[in-house]
Amino acid sequence: MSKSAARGAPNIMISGTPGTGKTTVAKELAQRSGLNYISVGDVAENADCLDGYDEELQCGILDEDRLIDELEDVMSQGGNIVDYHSCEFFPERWFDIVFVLRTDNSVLHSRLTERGYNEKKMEANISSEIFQVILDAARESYPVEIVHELQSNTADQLESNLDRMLEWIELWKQQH
Ligand code: DAT
Repeated sequence: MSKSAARGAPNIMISGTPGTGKTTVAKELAQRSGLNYISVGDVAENADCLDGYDEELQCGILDEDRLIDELEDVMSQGGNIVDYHSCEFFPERWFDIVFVLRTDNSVLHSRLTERGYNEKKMEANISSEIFQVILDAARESYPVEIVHELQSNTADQLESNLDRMLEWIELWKQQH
């Protein structure tokens, strides 16, 4: 049996640089599709999957192996929307599709300024977006045909991304 056939509903990865709109689209998609939303950041905190703190970037350091163990059961059941700013360390078998959100630098800069990011953190994230680090990592870690790049600058793009995701979920259900 294929990895997808074993699941009753698809698992969707939504990745992208911080500020590109992952949480916004993932939560809305969960509401509209009825799939389960998983915030990796929240799981990491609540299930004690953080291993120290990065002072420079002001964020917890993720214990990836512990997080994977924590999520294995729920992911094997399917029907999850997972949102995280990197995606290459998750088991490839978990996901049926990977969306990578992209945002223009000036828009991203304003969103991260609003969030109060320090200069170091701002610089790291803006340059990651310029060099499409997350998109390249996704393409290297998953079959290229399941990795989709989506623009996420405007409310219209948010809506069309949601429509596209919902259409894909419907198609998946018809085919499985
Ligand atoms: P992330 O989870 O990737 O860090 P977010 O969902 O918290 O990003 O969004 C960051 C901010 O940008 C938040 O104020 C909502 C806004 N936003 C997200 N997607 C957008 C879009 N497509 N158009 C306009 N604003 C958007």
